[in-house]
Formats: sequence, C-alpha cells, structure tokens
Amino acid sequence: MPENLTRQILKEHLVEGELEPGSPIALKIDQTLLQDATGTMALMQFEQLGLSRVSVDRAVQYVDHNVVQLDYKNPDDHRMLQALAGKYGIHYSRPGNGISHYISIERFAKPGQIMVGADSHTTTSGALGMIAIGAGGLDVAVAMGGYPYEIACPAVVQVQLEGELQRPWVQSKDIILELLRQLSASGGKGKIFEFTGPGTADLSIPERSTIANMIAELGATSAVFAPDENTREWLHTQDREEDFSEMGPDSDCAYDERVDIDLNELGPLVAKPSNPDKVVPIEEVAGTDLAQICFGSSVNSAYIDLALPGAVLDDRGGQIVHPSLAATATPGSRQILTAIAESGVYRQLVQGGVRMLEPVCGPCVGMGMAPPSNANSLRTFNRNFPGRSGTAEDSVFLCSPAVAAASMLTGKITDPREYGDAPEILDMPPLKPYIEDVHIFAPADPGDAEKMEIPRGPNIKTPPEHTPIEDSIEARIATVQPDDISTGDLAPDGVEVMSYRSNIPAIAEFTFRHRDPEFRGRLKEWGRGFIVGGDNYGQGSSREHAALAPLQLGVKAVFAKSFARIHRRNLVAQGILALLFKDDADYDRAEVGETWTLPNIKQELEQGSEDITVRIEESGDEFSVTHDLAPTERDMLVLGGLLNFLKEKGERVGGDGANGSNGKAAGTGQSKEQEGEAVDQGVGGQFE
Ligand code: MIC
Repeated sequence: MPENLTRQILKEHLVEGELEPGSPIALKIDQTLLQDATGTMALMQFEQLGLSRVSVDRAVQYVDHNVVQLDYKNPDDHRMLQALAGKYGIHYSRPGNGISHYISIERFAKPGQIMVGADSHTTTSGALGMIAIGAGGLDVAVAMGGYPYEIACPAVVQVQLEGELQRPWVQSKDIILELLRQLSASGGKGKIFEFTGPGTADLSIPERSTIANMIAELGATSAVFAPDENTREWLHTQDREEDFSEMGPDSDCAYDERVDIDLNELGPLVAKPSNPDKVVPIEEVAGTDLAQICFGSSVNSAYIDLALPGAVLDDRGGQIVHPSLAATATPGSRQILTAIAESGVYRQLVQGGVRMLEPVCGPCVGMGMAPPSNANSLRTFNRNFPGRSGTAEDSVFLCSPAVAAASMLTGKITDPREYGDAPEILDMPPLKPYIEDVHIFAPADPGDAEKMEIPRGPNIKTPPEHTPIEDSIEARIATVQPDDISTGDLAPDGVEVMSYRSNIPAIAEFTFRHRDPEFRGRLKEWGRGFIVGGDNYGQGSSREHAALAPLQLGVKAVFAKSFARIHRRNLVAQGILALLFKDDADYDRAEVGETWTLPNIKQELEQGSEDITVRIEESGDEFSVTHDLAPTERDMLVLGGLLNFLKEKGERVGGDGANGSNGKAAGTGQSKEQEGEAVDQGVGGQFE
C-alpha cells in the first residue's frame, strides 16, 4: 500500500501497536536531545533507572538555556551535566557552541530517523526528513535507556505548498504563522505535518527548520520535510553527505487531512500578544510603537535571518536602529556566528546599533533583555506567552526577520514591502562544521566512565519521590484556571526561576505566581489539592517542572477540558492524574476550596473504566469525568508514575528486546556486557 513519508518512518520504527491514529504505539528511538534546563532532571532520573550507559545511536546534551551565570547554580548544573554525559555515553556540547536545535540540524539530524528530545522545539530537525518529537525529561531518559517511546499514533496532515514566497519580504516564518492563524495553538494536537508541493521544494533547510520548529506552537507532534536535493546539499556543506537517504511519500499515498497554502498569496503576518496563534495580517498592526526588536532564538537565527537586517542597515548609506528602540541579534550556532563575522554581516549589525548576543536561547526564555514596562517588543522568536520575556505585563509580538528588519528603521511595526527594492545581502561564506565539533565532547570510555564521580552543587536536589495511588482520593480544588494555560504559568521562564531547574522544592515556590499567587499557600495549608483547567491546559514547552512542581506541592489530579500533549504525558509519567471533563458545565461549577473526591479511582483505573466518578462533598452531587489514558498509563498512575512502573514491570524481556539489535548504541563504545544490559531492558513491559 502506498504510504506517506511519516508512516514509512513510523512503520520502520514500530515496536508495538497499530498505526491507527490515536491508538498507543511504541517506537524505537535512534537519537535523543537534552538541553541544560531540562537535562539535569532528565539525567538524574536516568540515574534512577540504574543503567550504566545510554542505548541509542546518538545522545547529545546541549547547554544553551541557563547560561546567565548570576551565581553558582547554573555553572554547577553545567559541571554536573558534563560529568553525567561523559559517564553515561552522551555527547556534550559546551555553552556558547550554539542552540541545540541549530546544532542538531547542522551536525546530527538524519533523514529517516526518529529522535525524542526534552525540548518542545526538538521538532526543528524534521527539516531534514526525520521525525523529531518533543517530550518530557523522564520520557527522554527512558528512551536513552533503550526502552521504546510510547505515544498515541499521530494522524498525518499533508500541507501542500503551491507557488513561491515573495522573498525577501515574505518568508517561511509567514508560512508557519499562517498555519497558526488557520489552525490555532491546539490545532496540531496528535498530528504530524508532512510538507509537500512545489512551494516546499523551494524552501532551504533553514527555512524548513523555522516551520518545523514552530509546529510545536500548534501543539503538533512533529513536522517532516522529505529529503531532497536541498537536503543533500545541506548535508554536503556539513561534511556529512553520507547521512543523506533517498526517501519520500509514495505516489498516490493517502493522508488523514490536508491543508493548502498558496505562497503567491501570502503576505507578512504578525502574532499579537500573548499567544503565538493570535496571528493577523501585518496591515492590522502596522504603526504600533515599539521599544524593542530581537532577532534570533531557536528560530530565525540562521545566516540569512541576520544577513537581511544587516543589509537593511547597510543599505542607502548606512542607517541606524531607530533611537526609540533597543535591538538584539542572536546567531543560532558557532558556525553561523563565524559566518556572519567573516562575511561582514556582524559589522553591518554592530555599526547599525544592534546588540550582538552569544549563540544561546537568550531573551526567548527570559534570559536577559526583558522589555521595558508598558511597551511593545517585536521578536522573531517562536513564543510570546505572558511574562515569558521577563517583564510581567509584557506585550510581545512575533514576526519574520523581514518585518523586524523594516520595523527596526522606523520604531513601529512596518510592512517590509514598503521598503522597496531588496537590499544587497552579503554572500554566506562556506560553513565550517569543525568549529562546532571541537566543542562537542565525546563520552568517556566505559572503563573510565565507571570510575567517574559526579560533582553536585548545593542547589542540586534529587527528583521527588513517587507514591502509589490511594484507593480513593479526597482533596480540595486549589485553583481554577482558564483555557491555554502554558507550562510557563506553572514553571515560569527567566533567569531567576530557571536557575532552580535542578531543585524542585525551590522551583515549586513559583508555581502560578502570576496567575494565582495564593495557590501555593492553599496547598501548603491543605497538604494536597486538585487543579482545574480549561482547554489546551499545559500548552507550550516540554518542561516537566510544570508537573514536578505541582507533584512537590501535593497536587493529585488535574481536571481539564483538554490537555496539550507533552504536559499531559508529563503529569501521567510523574504520577499525577490527567482527567478530562465530559461536560463543560462541571468545569463551570468548580470552585476554589471545594472538596472533590474520586471515591473509586484505583479500582476504576485498574478495571480500565472509561468513566471516573467524582463526588462534590459540599453538595453530595456526583458526576463523571473521563480520560484518554493508554493501558500502560493507567498502570503507571496506579503505581505512582513511570519510574515506579519500570521498576515494577520493566522486567527484562531478553533477546533482542523491543529495540531489537538496531537499538544498540552504535558508537557509544559500550562493552558487550553493557550493550546486553541496555538492550535487554527492551520494551520494559510497557505494553503488557
Ligand atoms: C521553550 O522554548 O519553551 C523551552 C524553554 O525551550 C522549553 C524547554 C524548557 O522549558 O526548558 C521547551 O520548548 O520545551
């Protein structure tokens, strides 16, 4: 049967289950990605698995998020990560080398493979024809251990791109903003977007990576671009053409859904504050006063994204950033930084008044460059959730580098098409892969690794303990929240809070600090509680701190109208019930302080009941909620989370295990014995 590319790759990696959209499947994982802000918890949980070495083809630990070293906390984390990476067979990319997603497309992403990464924008690597999925740290740790990755089988959406972008003023950022405009921040849930058509063939790898990165903003599982001549050429410039494989959708293959976009018709778009799907045509916001413009982040930090604003500043006799503005630019990687330095783009930007930042996530996660109060910031980033910039009442607009470049001259949101003839862009010099590679450290040999001690600073605390579920759970509602709560509301961004990523008791003190400052006090007084949320609860990042912090505070269940995919899974993996309202009226009547009981929860989960009974103690009323838990997830919740589940049920399956012989970690230098150990863990009983 003719298959689309997504299903071909899924089929190739399928360990358990049927490729039926929505039904649980388990996939063999080839590569994993960790960054520092999620990596410390992920690796400490990996330690709890008791394995001596990772068991995937390639595992990489990057340091790109927590790099504002205000005190000892971040550097202590980095030192621990470097040691853990060395010990367990993980490559370590040192801070300053670049943003994980850029380095991944430059050095590691491989057509036809599957990667899971503890960062929602792991999806970026789909630009090279792999399926790259964001996940919580624990799920990534488990995948690194050689267990297959469990997920609901995604539906596949064909995105047919016709025509051609009207470059340079209309860009690939506008394609993904258009998808967000059409489908909303939850419109991609449970779906992989496969891009086809002549408009796709015309996109460069960095342009594809912008779209693949921000597919996460739709709540999607992944985006994939079939490898083609552009991919081969890209891999060639990266000195790794051998990683190219010929593959693509079979002719006459079917898709579950289809979206058509005519690129000839597309104009510049802008996402208004404070959600990436509040997208409008530029005409609606043109003229808005700005105090800040930022180029870069894990999207739009490629050579061309910086060369265009550089050229605009240099054009017409050298213009400067408008006096009312502060402007910053972030190159995505050491290769890009070197290229802009060599070509002269760096000089153009600096002379024009742009502040140059190092290749890290930076202002995108509130690491400096918070905008002033009561002012607008225009950013080429991927997210603008409230407060993410570091300023509590922020007003952040998202756009393409073209819009940002034109606006930089006027101090107002400006339609770049008004600029006129395109400026002359300086040619990109050949990229130099080795300048990154020398800063990516290979793991220690297994013999040396065994003896390695792990340095841990005072801010580093072991992950919280999990307890099996009680027969019946009674608790009070600690907060009622609206639609589209982001993980940033639960575990905020920014220098201060993110420095506690290795310290759950400390980070828990910031939960809902803007949305509901009394929340923590209530839980401390009551000892436990429930959260009630609306639609798309937990949208945004993969940070499992948004589940670990509530766990630490005693949250037993979250009741929501719907959940974002990664956060839902993080709750379950950490042993917190993720329950769904059947009737919106039950959400409407929920009140803070009310006591709800789940009288038969353990039995209902064990019996696989679709309905879960809820009793409101004050009125005696009963209603039922439901769930979309896979059978293994029900077991997980009964036992108190994924780690307990693996300890109880993850008996060795022997032989090839679920990952089969392909699951062995090639190039990690494992001894036969250690390979055996990891492979033996195999399916870990996840689908018994
Ligand atoms: C983000 O863009 O929101 C982050 C910061 O990269 C997160 C990861 C984190 O919170 O550490 C993500 O995308 O998952």
